[in-house]
Amino acid sequence: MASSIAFDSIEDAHSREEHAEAMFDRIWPQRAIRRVLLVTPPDADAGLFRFDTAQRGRYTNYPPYGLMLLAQVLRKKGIEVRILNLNHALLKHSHEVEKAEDFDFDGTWRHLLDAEIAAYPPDLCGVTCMFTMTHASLRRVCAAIAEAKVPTVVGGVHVTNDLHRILDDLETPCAAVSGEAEVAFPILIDAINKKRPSADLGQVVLNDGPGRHLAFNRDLRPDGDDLDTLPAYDLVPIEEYSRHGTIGAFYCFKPQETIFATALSNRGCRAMCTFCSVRNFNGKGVRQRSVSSVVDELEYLTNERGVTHVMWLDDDLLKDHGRAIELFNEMTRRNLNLTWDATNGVLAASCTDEVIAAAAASGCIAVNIGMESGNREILKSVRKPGTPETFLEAAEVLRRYESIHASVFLMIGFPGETMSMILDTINVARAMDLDWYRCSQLQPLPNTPLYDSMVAQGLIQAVDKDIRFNGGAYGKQTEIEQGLALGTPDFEQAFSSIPMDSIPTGEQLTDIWFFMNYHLNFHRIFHETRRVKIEQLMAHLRVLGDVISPENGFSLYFQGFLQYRRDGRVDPVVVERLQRRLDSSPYWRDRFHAFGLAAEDLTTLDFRNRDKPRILSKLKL
Ligand code: B12
Ligand code: SF4
Repeated sequence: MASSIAFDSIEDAHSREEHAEAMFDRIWPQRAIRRVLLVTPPDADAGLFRFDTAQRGRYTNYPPYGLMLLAQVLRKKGIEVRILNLNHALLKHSHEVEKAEDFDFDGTWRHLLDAEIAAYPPDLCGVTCMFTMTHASLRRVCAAIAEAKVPTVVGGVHVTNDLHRILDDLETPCAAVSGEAEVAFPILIDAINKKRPSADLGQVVLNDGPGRHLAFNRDLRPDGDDLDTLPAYDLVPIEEYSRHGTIGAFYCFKPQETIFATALSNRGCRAMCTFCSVRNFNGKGVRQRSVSSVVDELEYLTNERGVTHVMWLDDDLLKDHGRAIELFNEMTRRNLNLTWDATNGVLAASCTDEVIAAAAASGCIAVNIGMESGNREILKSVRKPGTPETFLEAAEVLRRYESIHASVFLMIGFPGETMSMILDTINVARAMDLDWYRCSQLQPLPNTPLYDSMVAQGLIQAVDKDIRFNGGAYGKQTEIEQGLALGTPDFEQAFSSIPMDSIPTGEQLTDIWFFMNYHLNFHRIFHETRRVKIEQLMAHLRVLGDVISPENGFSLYFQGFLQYRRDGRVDPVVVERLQRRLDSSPYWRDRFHAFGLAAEDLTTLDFRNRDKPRILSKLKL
């Protein structure tokens, strides 16, 4: 990257601006951008995409919220805008064809993109990219646009994380915009159209060839009225999205035909956890959108588009308790026919009785709480706001609101985290006694303090291309459960031999993850007696067994158990499915043995291992 730094360091602002003007003259001799096409690439590439998973509706399918915001601000400037979401188009197409052989991943998106460019045709394409996993797909889409001779600008979280390297790797885009771009992107277009001097540019790097990058670093993050932009919903068939994929983590609690949407009320987060990229992306603190503008958006979605459930995209939805209560009360006052969830997580310290009461009244059906660890030392070292006491207090409040399904984010594998520290997490989580725990293994994200310090200490190597995350439909854990990748062969032996004062290896962390998932989520079900919670768990396990992970033996076993608890009998189809799963999978047979479970339990109705799972006798929990 040395060459780009040299070019970047043109200290003389005047010559940088002159250079920008020359570049604009060369790329757009007319200096007139009238039509913009905004594009979302497919989330993954053909190699990772599984047709059957898409047909089950398992892949996520989010409306392109960021692009809808950009479309709106560009239209205010008189620019015509269209949005082409190739990810959605592919998922939709997977429901239109019957067989995997008839589904052509690359051919489909390529045809749609070429056709749209030919029919429109745009003066500029804006391509978004949120995840490193999408990098290869971004590169292909940019190359296809370049073949059609349309100049491209890229933006989004992934692009922001490593702007110069990404521009060098992609080669074709003429610019990258970093961070939130509602102000920066229209200024770039104004500058190209000679309506503003290039001195006004900010958050932009112009790409004049490999390593020849011109950076304009002015901070143009939106604030105040800029945050009240209503996304250009008219450009997106929002009604179709939840039909072809999932939005949020709690769709299991809504009827299948529910129309979902997302909404964003705050930017940024008050905390600064070292593993999180929010502060680097959104800056310090929280910028709030006006309550009336947020509720106007929700009202439009429910009244005009038939949306009945919304997932908040916020990183710190409950920042400022007064505002959060005002927001929820206004939703209640306007009597919106709407439920909502906070998949992205809320801070435990904000789960006070007053806030949660207002949330429940306004339609909240589920929240995730960010906890990560139950060990004080770890919490302090990663700067996670909260202590075991804060988490226990939040849990006490949430347990009082049974209609809200409360789950908790946990993470293992922090630097220096020993097995006994992980057991602290398990014990605090157990004492919280909430509805579900979403455990994950630490995967340091570029553009975070933790990543930088782990690279500096030699604990990890800096990544130079795409990272594939462990979680989610494209993640590695899903592959293990499907039997596409190997798990530890003798789980019980492997797990119970990890010394308490040792720092577990990557492989051991996978076993610990598995243990936590069983122990905190599934085993707990044996003791659940509340009717509302039994229904919630049944809905959750039904989706886990039918959509997310049909291969997961635990979800089948506990679906059966919950049927027994609710109806006094178990559906023989569930028993049969479980038996087939165990017969065909050494992986699941080994795990069932380790936890003392068997398919026969569902026919004998003798749940022998209900009080203490076999494997726990070896641990002092
Ligand atoms: C919704 C969401 C998801 C959804 C998917 C969203 C989607 N496809 O649209 C799901 C659930 C799938 C998801 C999954 C994950 N997510 Co996520 N997610 C979010 C979340 C909460 C909201 C995104 C959003 O819509 N923001 C609002 C819009 C307005 O912002 P935006 O899209 O970034 O757009 C703005 C700018 O980026 C820019 N821009 C965007 N595109 C373009 C294009 C051009 C041309 C220009 C000029 C500008 C521009 O302008 C827009 C307006 O300001 C963010 C956090 C956040 N609040 O942003 C995390 C976030 C993006 N996710 C994150 C993470 C870590 C994950 C997971 C790894 C979590 C996990 N452990 O499994 C997985 C990864 C999945 C994978 N595929 O690899 C991280 C960052 C990841 C990274 N690349 O470094 C974030 C930032 C959260 C965090 N706490 O750190 N996520
Ligand atoms: S509380 Fe959540 S969003 Fe905020 S910095 Fe920590 S991990 Fe990121």
